[in-house]
Amino acid sequence: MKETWRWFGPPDDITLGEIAQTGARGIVTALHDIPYGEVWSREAIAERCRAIRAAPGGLTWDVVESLPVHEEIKRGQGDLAPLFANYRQSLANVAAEGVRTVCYNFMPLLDWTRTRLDAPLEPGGHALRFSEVEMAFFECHMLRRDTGSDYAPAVLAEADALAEKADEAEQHRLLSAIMAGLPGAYARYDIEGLREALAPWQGVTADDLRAAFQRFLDEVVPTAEELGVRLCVHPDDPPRPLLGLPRVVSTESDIAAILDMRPERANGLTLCTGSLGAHPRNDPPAIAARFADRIHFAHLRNVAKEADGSFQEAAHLEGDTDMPGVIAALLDEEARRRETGRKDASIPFRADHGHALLADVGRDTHPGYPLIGRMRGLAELRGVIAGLSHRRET
Ligand code: CS2
Ligand code: MN
Repeated sequence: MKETWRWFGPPDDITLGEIAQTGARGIVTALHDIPYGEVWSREAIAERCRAIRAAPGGLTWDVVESLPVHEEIKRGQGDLAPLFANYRQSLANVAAEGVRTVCYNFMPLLDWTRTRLDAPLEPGGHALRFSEVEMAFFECHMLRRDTGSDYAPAVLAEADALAEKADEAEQHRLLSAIMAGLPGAYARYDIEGLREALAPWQGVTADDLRAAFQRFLDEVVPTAEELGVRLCVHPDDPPRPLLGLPRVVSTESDIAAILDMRPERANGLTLCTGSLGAHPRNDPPAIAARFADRIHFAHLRNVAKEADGSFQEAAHLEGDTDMPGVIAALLDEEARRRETGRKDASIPFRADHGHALLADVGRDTHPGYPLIGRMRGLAELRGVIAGLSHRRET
């Protein structure tokens, strides 16, 4: 398995020099400043490759995360031909510069969503957290969406109680936490802006979203296959509908349906154990084993689930996901790939998120992406991989 590290490009407070010291050698990045839907030019990609290669430690750009899918494609409305053509062109351009693994997601409007970015950890440091009650409060009281039966009655009652005491500062904190997961610099909303952004999604069902997904795959997968590019969809985080927006990459059967939409290997999966693991019925090691030959990239992260649907990001080897079980499934797959001479025998993975620990606290890094916490995660995962690999060889 190839160790990679997500770098948010030159504005990232964490430098390539620091990344090299973690031991990771593969860089995961994106051209975050290019608006969604526009072509990533060859020159801009080449420049990013040069910056990565110029750093110490022999780093290479291994994975694009993400090549974003425009909202209109997800909504499946309007004349989408130019957007599909641009997506294909960007794929051709990244392939021409030697980057062949491309992650994306198909979540409407939002990306990963949390309600707290600094949930305190007992020994110090902090973690990202999703509280079902805070989300219900946000949805029902701040956004004033009629959520019907999206929440359990007990959760709604607690959300009502929270509404009694949440002052303006608390509401602001919650909105900022929820917006923090939006990628890139473009989509940051206040409550009014969020209402407006949600409006065109009114009435769009999970079946509509699936139909739009099928169309997207039909338009881009044959080109990706020809270019030798491995597309890999990132699961929904959290794996359930939010704010009335449908989500269709949440469960094992969702993934099976998407991988069946196109048989080409270029139609693949980013195995994100943290996203999938937050669902009460997903079993990440079983999912890893079932879809192993289509996993092109792995995000390894753990969550501790709570009875009401809340969860908190846990240290990589703690929490509810059997991480050694997931890694064993990936190592089995790599062995199979080596036997059949597949070129992609080494699966790139990264520690996806980490706790903010020690000198991370107070440093201006992306929420969930501190240096030391992720390095702890990577080191723990590296240990599991080394231990399991050794056992196989002896
Ligand atoms: C990432 C996702 O930060 C994260 O949790 O795993 O934001 C991921 O980059 C996107 O969903 C992929 O498009
Ligand atoms: Mn992830």
